Amino acid sequence: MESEISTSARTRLATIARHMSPSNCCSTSHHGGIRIEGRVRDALMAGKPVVALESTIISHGMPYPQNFQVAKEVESIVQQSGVTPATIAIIDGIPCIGLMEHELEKLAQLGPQCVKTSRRNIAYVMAKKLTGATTVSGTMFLASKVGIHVFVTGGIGGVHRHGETTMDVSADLTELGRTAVTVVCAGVKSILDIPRTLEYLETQGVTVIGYGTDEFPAFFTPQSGCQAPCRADTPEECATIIGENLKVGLQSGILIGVPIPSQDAAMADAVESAIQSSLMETKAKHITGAEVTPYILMRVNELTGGASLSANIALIRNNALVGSQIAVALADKLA
Ligand code: PSU
Ligand code: MN
Repeated sequence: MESEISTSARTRLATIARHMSPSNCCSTSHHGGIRIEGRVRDALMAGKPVVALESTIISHGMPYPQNFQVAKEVESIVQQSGVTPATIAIIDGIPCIGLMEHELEKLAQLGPQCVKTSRRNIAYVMAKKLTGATTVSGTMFLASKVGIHVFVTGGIGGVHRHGETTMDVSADLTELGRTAVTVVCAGVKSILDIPRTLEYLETQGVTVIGYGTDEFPAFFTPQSGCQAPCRADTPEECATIIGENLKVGLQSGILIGVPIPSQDAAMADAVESAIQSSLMETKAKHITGAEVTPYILMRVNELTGGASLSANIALIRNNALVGSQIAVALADKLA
């Protein structure tokens, strides 16, 4: 069984290697129109652990300059865990796996002027040579193209409240259904309809795991009132599940919900009431579609005097740590 995993890992690495120009050894290279930073490419080819990071969280999820600081800090947490970080974005039309510091800063400064890029507009952003910050769905797609199995973020999109009539269901959920990447997150915000989000993930065939908990976490709080369908308590357990997913070739994703550390969840009540007020504002102001999530994130931060931002940053740090441990355990398994 172990050797079947190794074979698939070797095939993947060989495929990537074939697409890489030997003249680009030790520097950035290109693979099917995708730019892979040298350190990321070297790690992938050596079968060393790599963690993908998204960029919408930087451009649309947090204000400048905290977003730039957090982006760098998360990369360094991953690095200190012995894992190569690969922040993913589209820079001037080129999908990039791993960014230079000045590119991270550009995304952070541009903020919402970057194009929020999910699967639906990857080709458009490339064709128009735009700069796109990739969402969970866009990042998963690009990560899978280069053989990255683990991706860390804060929270994912879901079924919006009243989604049964608006049909506002995040493309993150369908991507999880069709792309074999594991997303490590703090669950789904209560701005969304959490029970329907879990139903939809079931329909999509996504393996949903509570990390050290029986409950699916709700981003700012460890509790959502919803059972997580599966539970894993250690990075090794998660890595075993990921290994089986790859081995049997499910070609669908895994969602690991890591509860926010309890000391950081203290402001939960204030955050919850801010969520309620900003939800009402989106209705009054007729804010819809892709603009809903960024608007609510911004308003909740204003209304809580920055407390939601601190909690957000704390949970991303924690996810980076857990995700890196999972990536290390997985690399051992695939070796
Ligand atoms: N949830 C958060 N923070 C975020 C996002 C979601 O708590 O930054 C971002 C992610 O990039 C996610 C995207 O993939 O919003 C989902 O947007 P939508 O609901 O439009 O699909
Ligand atoms: Mn939407």
